[in-house]
Amino acid sequence: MNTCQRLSVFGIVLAGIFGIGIGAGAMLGPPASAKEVMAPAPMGEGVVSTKDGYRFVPATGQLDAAGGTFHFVIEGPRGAPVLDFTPEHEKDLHFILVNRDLTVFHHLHPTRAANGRWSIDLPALPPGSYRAVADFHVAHGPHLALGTDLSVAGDYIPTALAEPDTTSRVDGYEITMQTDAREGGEVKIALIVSKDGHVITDLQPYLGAFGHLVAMHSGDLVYAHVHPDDYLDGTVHFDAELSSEGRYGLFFDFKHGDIVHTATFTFDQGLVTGAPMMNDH
Ligand SMILES: [Cu+2]
Repeated sequence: MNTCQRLSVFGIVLAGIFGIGIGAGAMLGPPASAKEVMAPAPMGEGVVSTKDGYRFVPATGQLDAAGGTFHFVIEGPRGAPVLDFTPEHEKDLHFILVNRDLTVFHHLHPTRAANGRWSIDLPALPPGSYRAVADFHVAHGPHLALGTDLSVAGDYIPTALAEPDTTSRVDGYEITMQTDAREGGEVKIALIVSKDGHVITDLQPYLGAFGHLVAMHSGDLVYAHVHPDDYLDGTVHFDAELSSEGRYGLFFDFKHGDIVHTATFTFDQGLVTGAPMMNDH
Protein backbone atom coordinates (compact mmCIF):
# COMPACT_ATOMS: atom_id res chain seq x y z
CA MET A 1 0.00 0.00 0.00
CA ASN A 2 1.19 3.53 -0.54
CA THR A 3 1.99 5.99 2.21
CA CYS A 4 -1.36 7.72 2.00
CA GLN A 5 -3.29 4.46 2.35
CA ARG A 6 -1.02 3.36 5.17
CA LEU A 7 -1.63 6.60 7.03
CA SER A 8 -5.33 6.21 6.42
CA VAL A 9 -5.35 2.68 7.87
CA PHE A 10 -3.21 3.85 10.77
CA GLY A 11 -5.66 6.67 11.38
CA ILE A 12 -8.61 4.31 11.33
CA VAL A 13 -6.89 1.97 13.77
CA LEU A 14 -6.03 4.90 16.03
CA ALA A 15 -9.60 6.08 15.84
CA GLY A 16 -10.63 2.65 17.06
CA ILE A 17 -8.06 2.59 19.84
CA PHE A 18 -9.00 5.98 21.18
CA GLY A 19 -12.69 5.45 20.65
CA ILE A 20 -12.97 8.51 18.44
CA GLY A 21 -15.68 6.63 16.64
CA ILE A 22 -17.42 6.75 13.34
CA GLY A 23 -17.00 10.45 12.70
CA ALA A 24 -13.21 10.39 12.63
CA GLY A 25 -13.18 7.10 10.73
CA ALA A 26 -15.48 8.47 8.07
CA MET A 27 -13.25 11.52 7.64
CA LEU A 28 -10.19 9.36 7.11
CA GLY A 29 -11.72 6.72 4.86
CA PRO A 30 -13.81 6.82 1.73
CA PRO A 31 -17.48 7.74 2.13
CA ALA A 32 -19.60 4.66 2.57
CA SER A 33 -23.17 3.72 3.26
CA ALA A 34 -22.25 1.86 6.42
CA LYS A 35 -18.78 2.92 7.45
CA GLU A 36 -17.50 1.26 10.54
CA VAL A 37 -14.27 1.84 12.33
CA MET A 38 -12.00 -1.16 12.67
CA ALA A 39 -11.56 -2.11 16.28
CA PRO A 40 -8.07 -3.12 17.30
CA ALA A 41 -7.59 -6.87 17.24
CA PRO A 42 -8.22 -8.47 20.61
CA MET A 43 -5.18 -9.77 22.44
CA GLY A 44 -4.73 -13.48 22.98
CA GLU A 45 -5.85 -14.49 19.49
CA GLY A 46 -7.96 -17.28 20.91
CA VAL A 47 -4.98 -19.51 21.61
CA VAL A 48 -4.09 -18.88 25.24
CA SER A 49 -6.56 -19.39 28.07
CA THR A 50 -4.85 -16.83 30.33
CA LYS A 51 -3.77 -13.29 29.50
CA ASP A 52 -3.15 -10.20 31.62
CA GLY A 53 -4.41 -12.13 34.66
CA TYR A 54 -7.74 -13.00 33.01
CA ARG A 55 -8.66 -16.65 32.62
CA PHE A 56 -11.21 -18.55 30.55
CA VAL A 57 -12.38 -21.30 32.92
CA PRO A 58 -14.72 -23.91 31.40
CA ALA A 59 -16.88 -25.95 33.76
CA THR A 60 -15.83 -29.03 31.78
CA GLY A 61 -13.42 -29.92 29.03
CA GLN A 62 -15.74 -32.55 27.68
CA LEU A 63 -18.76 -31.65 25.55
CA ASP A 64 -21.70 -33.91 24.87
CA ALA A 65 -22.18 -35.09 21.26
CA ALA A 66 -25.91 -34.52 21.71
CA GLY A 67 -25.35 -30.90 22.67
CA GLY A 68 -26.42 -29.37 25.94
CA THR A 69 -25.63 -26.39 28.09
CA PHE A 70 -21.99 -25.35 28.43
CA HIS A 71 -20.94 -23.21 31.39
CA PHE A 72 -17.83 -21.16 31.95
CA VAL A 73 -16.46 -18.20 33.86
CA ILE A 74 -14.13 -15.39 32.90
CA GLU A 75 -11.94 -14.87 35.94
CA GLY A 76 -10.27 -11.57 36.66
CA PRO A 77 -6.77 -10.95 38.02
CA ARG A 78 -7.94 -11.53 41.62
CA GLY A 79 -9.59 -14.84 40.78
CA ALA A 80 -13.14 -13.55 40.98
CA PRO A 81 -15.53 -13.76 38.01
CA VAL A 82 -15.59 -10.65 35.84
CA LEU A 83 -19.02 -8.99 36.11
CA ASP A 84 -18.52 -5.84 34.10
CA PHE A 85 -18.00 -5.86 30.35
CA THR A 86 -18.01 -3.25 27.63
CA PRO A 87 -20.22 -4.56 24.81
CA GLU A 88 -18.59 -5.09 21.42
CA HIS A 89 -21.08 -5.31 18.59
CA GLU A 90 -24.01 -5.28 20.98
CA LYS A 91 -22.81 -8.27 23.01
CA ASP A 92 -20.76 -8.57 26.18
CA LEU A 93 -19.11 -11.73 24.91
CA HIS A 94 -18.79 -13.51 21.58
CA PHE A 95 -18.34 -17.25 21.79
CA ILE A 96 -16.79 -19.10 18.87
CA LEU A 97 -16.65 -22.88 18.76
CA VAL A 98 -14.73 -24.66 15.99
CA ASN A 99 -13.43 -28.16 15.57
CA ARG A 100 -9.80 -28.76 14.74
CA ASP A 101 -10.70 -29.66 11.14
CA LEU A 102 -12.49 -26.28 10.78
CA THR A 103 -15.51 -28.11 9.41
CA VAL A 104 -17.76 -27.20 12.36
CA PHE A 105 -18.26 -23.55 13.28
CA HIS A 106 -20.63 -21.86 15.71
CA HIS A 107 -20.70 -18.18 16.65
CA LEU A 108 -22.94 -17.86 19.70
CA HIS A 109 -23.81 -15.36 22.40
CA PRO A 110 -23.98 -16.81 25.91
CA THR A 111 -25.93 -15.29 28.75
CA ARG A 112 -24.36 -14.28 32.05
CA ALA A 113 -25.84 -14.88 35.48
CA ALA A 114 -25.51 -12.31 38.26
CA ASN A 115 -22.60 -14.30 39.74
CA GLY A 116 -20.67 -14.05 36.46
CA ARG A 117 -21.29 -17.59 35.27
CA TRP A 118 -21.91 -17.84 31.53
CA SER A 119 -24.26 -20.37 29.90
CA ILE A 120 -24.72 -21.30 26.28
CA ASP A 121 -26.83 -24.03 24.69
CA LEU A 122 -24.79 -25.99 22.20
CA PRO A 123 -26.16 -27.96 19.24
CA ALA A 124 -25.23 -31.56 18.51
CA LEU A 125 -21.52 -31.83 17.75
CA PRO A 126 -19.60 -34.48 15.83
CA PRO A 127 -16.84 -36.16 17.87
CA GLY A 128 -13.39 -34.57 17.80
CA SER A 129 -11.20 -31.85 19.24
CA TYR A 130 -12.59 -28.35 19.53
CA ARG A 131 -11.42 -24.86 20.42
CA ALA A 132 -13.75 -22.45 22.13
CA VAL A 133 -12.86 -18.76 21.92
CA ALA A 134 -14.32 -16.10 24.19
CA ASP A 135 -13.95 -12.61 22.70
CA PHE A 136 -14.80 -9.87 25.19
CA HIS A 137 -13.85 -6.43 26.41
CA VAL A 138 -13.48 -6.00 30.16
CA ALA A 139 -14.96 -2.69 31.32
CA HIS A 140 -12.02 -0.32 31.92
CA GLY A 141 -9.79 -3.27 30.98
CA PRO A 142 -8.35 -5.16 28.05
CA HIS A 143 -10.08 -6.52 24.97
CA LEU A 144 -9.21 -10.22 24.95
CA ALA A 145 -9.78 -13.36 22.94
CA LEU A 146 -9.08 -16.33 25.19
CA GLY A 147 -9.30 -19.92 24.00
CA THR A 148 -9.71 -23.28 25.60
CA ASP A 149 -9.52 -26.79 24.15
CA LEU A 150 -12.57 -29.00 24.44
CA SER A 151 -13.40 -32.45 23.16
CA VAL A 152 -16.42 -34.47 22.13
CA ALA A 153 -16.05 -38.19 22.75
CA GLY A 154 -16.96 -40.73 20.11
CA ASP A 155 -15.76 -42.08 16.80
CA TYR A 156 -13.86 -39.24 15.22
CA ILE A 157 -13.96 -39.13 11.42
CA PRO A 158 -11.31 -36.74 10.04
CA THR A 159 -12.72 -34.36 7.45
CA ALA A 160 -10.48 -32.26 5.24
CA LEU A 161 -11.21 -28.59 4.79
CA ALA A 162 -12.44 -27.87 1.27
CA GLU A 163 -9.88 -26.61 -1.22
CA PRO A 164 -9.83 -22.81 -1.64
CA ASP A 165 -12.75 -21.56 -3.72
CA THR A 166 -14.19 -18.14 -4.41
CA THR A 167 -17.78 -19.38 -4.21
CA SER A 168 -19.68 -20.74 -1.24
CA ARG A 169 -23.29 -21.85 -0.96
CA VAL A 170 -25.55 -21.85 2.08
CA ASP A 171 -29.34 -21.93 2.57
CA GLY A 172 -30.04 -21.20 -1.10
CA TYR A 173 -27.63 -18.25 -1.21
CA GLU A 174 -24.52 -18.05 -3.32
CA ILE A 175 -21.67 -16.01 -1.88
CA THR A 176 -18.69 -14.94 -3.94
CA MET A 177 -15.44 -13.75 -2.43
CA GLN A 178 -12.68 -11.59 -3.85
CA THR A 179 -9.45 -11.26 -1.94
CA ASP A 180 -6.53 -8.91 -2.34
CA ALA A 181 -3.51 -9.76 -0.20
CA ARG A 182 -1.31 -6.79 0.70
CA GLU A 183 1.97 -6.50 2.52
CA GLY A 184 2.23 -7.29 6.19
CA GLY A 185 -0.57 -9.88 6.13
CA GLU A 186 -3.35 -7.43 5.37
CA VAL A 187 -6.08 -8.94 3.19
CA LYS A 188 -8.89 -6.96 1.60
CA ILE A 189 -11.92 -9.22 1.33
CA ALA A 190 -15.05 -8.41 -0.67
CA LEU A 191 -18.14 -10.60 -0.38
CA ILE A 192 -21.25 -10.52 -2.54
CA VAL A 193 -24.39 -12.43 -1.55
CA SER A 194 -26.73 -13.53 -4.36
CA LYS A 195 -29.91 -15.54 -4.56
CA ASP A 196 -31.47 -16.92 -7.75
CA GLY A 197 -28.86 -15.02 -9.75
CA HIS A 198 -29.64 -11.63 -8.20
CA VAL A 199 -27.29 -9.71 -5.93
CA ILE A 200 -28.82 -9.13 -2.51
CA THR A 201 -28.62 -5.42 -1.68
CA ASP A 202 -30.74 -5.45 1.48
CA LEU A 203 -28.65 -7.41 3.93
CA GLN A 204 -29.85 -6.61 7.43
CA PRO A 205 -27.67 -5.23 10.19
CA TYR A 206 -26.62 -8.02 12.50
CA LEU A 207 -25.05 -7.07 15.82
CA GLY A 208 -24.20 -3.60 14.60
CA ALA A 209 -22.63 -4.55 11.29
CA PHE A 210 -23.61 -5.82 7.86
CA GLY A 211 -21.80 -9.05 8.44
CA HIS A 212 -19.21 -10.62 10.66
CA LEU A 213 -16.19 -12.53 9.52
CA VAL A 214 -14.18 -14.90 11.66
CA ALA A 215 -10.90 -16.25 10.35
CA MET A 216 -9.33 -19.33 11.95
CA HIS A 217 -5.83 -20.39 11.00
CA SER A 218 -5.65 -24.10 10.28
CA GLY A 219 -3.35 -26.02 12.58
CA ASP A 220 -3.00 -23.65 15.53
CA LEU A 221 -6.56 -22.24 15.36
CA VAL A 222 -5.35 -18.67 15.80
CA TYR A 223 -8.43 -16.51 15.70
CA ALA A 224 -9.21 -13.22 13.97
CA HIS A 225 -12.60 -11.55 14.27
CA VAL A 226 -12.97 -9.04 11.47
CA HIS A 227 -15.75 -6.53 10.98
CA PRO A 228 -16.78 -4.94 7.71
CA ASP A 229 -15.62 -1.43 6.98
CA ASP A 230 -18.02 -0.88 4.11
CA TYR A 231 -21.27 -2.18 2.61
CA LEU A 232 -21.95 -0.68 -0.76
CA ASP A 233 -23.95 -1.88 -3.77
CA GLY A 234 -24.38 -5.33 -2.30
CA THR A 235 -20.70 -5.83 -1.53
CA VAL A 236 -19.47 -6.25 2.02
CA HIS A 237 -15.84 -5.17 2.36
CA PHE A 238 -13.59 -6.46 5.10
CA ASP A 239 -10.08 -5.54 6.08
CA ALA A 240 -8.47 -8.56 7.70
CA GLU A 241 -5.08 -9.02 9.24
CA LEU A 242 -3.95 -12.59 8.60
CA SER A 243 -0.37 -12.45 9.76
CA SER A 244 0.51 -16.16 9.45
CA GLU A 245 0.93 -17.84 6.09
CA GLY A 246 -1.05 -20.98 5.46
CA ARG A 247 -4.62 -22.10 5.27
CA TYR A 248 -7.54 -20.32 6.93
CA GLY A 249 -11.18 -21.13 7.37
CA LEU A 250 -13.27 -17.99 6.84
CA PHE A 251 -16.75 -17.91 8.33
CA PHE A 252 -19.05 -15.14 7.16
CA ASP A 253 -22.21 -14.48 9.18
CA PHE A 254 -24.80 -12.36 7.39
CA LYS A 255 -28.46 -11.63 8.07
CA HIS A 256 -31.16 -11.68 5.43
CA GLY A 257 -34.86 -12.44 5.71
CA ASP A 258 -34.49 -12.12 9.51
CA ILE A 259 -32.27 -15.20 9.58
CA VAL A 260 -28.54 -15.35 10.19
CA HIS A 261 -26.68 -17.49 7.67
CA THR A 262 -23.05 -18.59 7.74
CA ALA A 263 -21.01 -19.03 4.57
CA THR A 264 -17.69 -20.86 4.77
CA PHE A 265 -14.59 -20.34 2.66
CA THR A 266 -11.08 -21.74 2.59
CA PHE A 267 -8.38 -19.15 2.02
CA ASP A 268 -4.65 -19.71 1.54
CA GLN A 269 -2.54 -16.85 2.80
CA GLY A 270 0.80 -16.68 0.98
CA LEU A 271 4.13 -15.80 2.47
CA VAL A 272 3.59 -12.68 4.57
CA THR A 273 6.11 -10.09 3.45
CA GLY A 274 6.71 -6.40 3.95
CA ALA A 275 6.36 -4.27 6.99
CA PRO A 276 3.92 -5.51 9.59
CA MET A 277 0.88 -3.34 10.10
CA MET A 278 1.33 -0.71 12.78
CA ASN A 279 -1.30 -2.17 15.05
CA ASP A 280 0.55 -5.48 15.42
CA HIS A 281 1.17 -6.57 18.95
CU1 LIG B 1 -20.63 -12.51 18.24
